[in-house]
Amino acid sequence: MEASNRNTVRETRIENDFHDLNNPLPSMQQGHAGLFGQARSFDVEDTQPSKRNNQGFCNKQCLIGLAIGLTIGVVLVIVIAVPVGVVLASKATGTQSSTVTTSTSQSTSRIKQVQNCLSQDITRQPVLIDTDTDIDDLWAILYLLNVPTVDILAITTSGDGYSTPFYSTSNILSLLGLVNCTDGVGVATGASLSLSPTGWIIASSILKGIDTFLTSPTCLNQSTNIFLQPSPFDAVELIISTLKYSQRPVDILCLGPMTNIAEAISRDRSIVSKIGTLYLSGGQFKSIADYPSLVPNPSLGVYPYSYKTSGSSSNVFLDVLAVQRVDDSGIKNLVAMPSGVQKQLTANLTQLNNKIRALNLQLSPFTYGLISSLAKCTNQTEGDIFWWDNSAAQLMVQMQNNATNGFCTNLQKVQSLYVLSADGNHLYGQGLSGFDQLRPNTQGLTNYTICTQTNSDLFLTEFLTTIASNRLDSCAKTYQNRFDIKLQACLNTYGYE
Ligand SMILES: [Ca+2]
Repeated sequence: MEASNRNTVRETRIENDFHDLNNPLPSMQQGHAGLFGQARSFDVEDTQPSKRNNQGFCNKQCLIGLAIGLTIGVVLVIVIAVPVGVVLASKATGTQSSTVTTSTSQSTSRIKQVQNCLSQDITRQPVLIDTDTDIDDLWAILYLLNVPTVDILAITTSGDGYSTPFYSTSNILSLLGLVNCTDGVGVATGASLSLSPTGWIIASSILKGIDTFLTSPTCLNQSTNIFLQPSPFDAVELIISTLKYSQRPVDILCLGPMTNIAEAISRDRSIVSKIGTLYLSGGQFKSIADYPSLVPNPSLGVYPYSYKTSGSSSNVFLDVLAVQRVDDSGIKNLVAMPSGVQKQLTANLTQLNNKIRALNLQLSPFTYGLISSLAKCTNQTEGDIFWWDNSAAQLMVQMQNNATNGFCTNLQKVQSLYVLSADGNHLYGQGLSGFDQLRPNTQGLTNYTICTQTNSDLFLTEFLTTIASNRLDSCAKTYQNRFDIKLQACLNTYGYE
């Protein structure tokens, strides 16, 4: 529209020009017309008669004059316009920089407002638990609920490990209800599919025993609180928001496949700097010198796998790609309670009963059943059961408190990677370490601190004493003050990003 109006004005002026030529005016008016014509000449170049008429009359002196004028003009442009341009450009850059600074400071200020609104208890170590809701996960959670130095901000679940997706959140809520921790800890549902499905399926007979462990009449036969609700956040969303708005760096305890954590990091990499230490239950850190061969042999493996490769860690094998992403994300501190070392801690019922008696502990029938019935309820032999995930939880507490008398009697620093090559077949999912001597130029290695030696007596004493205390420190919050519920309210007040 604007261009069209301009054309109309221009056409009108051209018409006037021809009208003037055809109708000579009195001298005063001619003079006026000449001024008008000069002014018009800048607007209507194509119709300016003076230039056309004068072109053929510019002699040598005229051309020299024009050249001098042009040179002076160019020099003036350089002398005046360039510095002005530099100043303007500098001002523009300064404005952009100022805008970015303002935006960053507004964002920082908003995060502070949300943090103040949350009024987190920063005297205790904030912890996020990510779990696949196997029975040993319930042991670990029960233990941590009673550790006074830990503040469990939330529990997130994955359904691609040792429980079906349908039961993964439901059974955590049931446990919380059964131990009277109904309000203080939010439970958010996460991934139900591995990022790197291998085709290996956990035996349904075992999963069934785990899924119905709490309620089955042939197992613990408990009546659960069916009115407990999961968190309004999903697992990945809650991991991101918890890390973002916690005043202190948060430790993550991963008790299942790392799918949720890998997804959270992929979605918002800024959270990596807010992770204090990530503790993994499981992992395999076998020296490459101990493998008979690392030469791929395609004839040995069948993909997709109908079995877990021998010796590999379940939590890793179930989602090797998730572990690789987390390992290589830049998290400063990674600690593992390797699956091989967990096998030093047999869940021996005789030892368990003797220890309870020696410590003169009073465990509720539910608590005792919870920690002693796994073999019976899943048709396994007692020798197949170990203190898997609760040993990772205890290692976390030992390291958080720099305890010198903990059950883990030796820590070792290693560099590791996991074989992801589909051509690796039998080596797929195997965890390798010991590269410094044999393959010194291997890239992408991850620094881990691992526990290599344990004292089962110290372990059991700490575990049983803690769960018998029934302190439930992390449960002592009202529903409205629960971290995820309050976080949602604070974000509603101060805005989402
Ligand atoms: Ca687990």
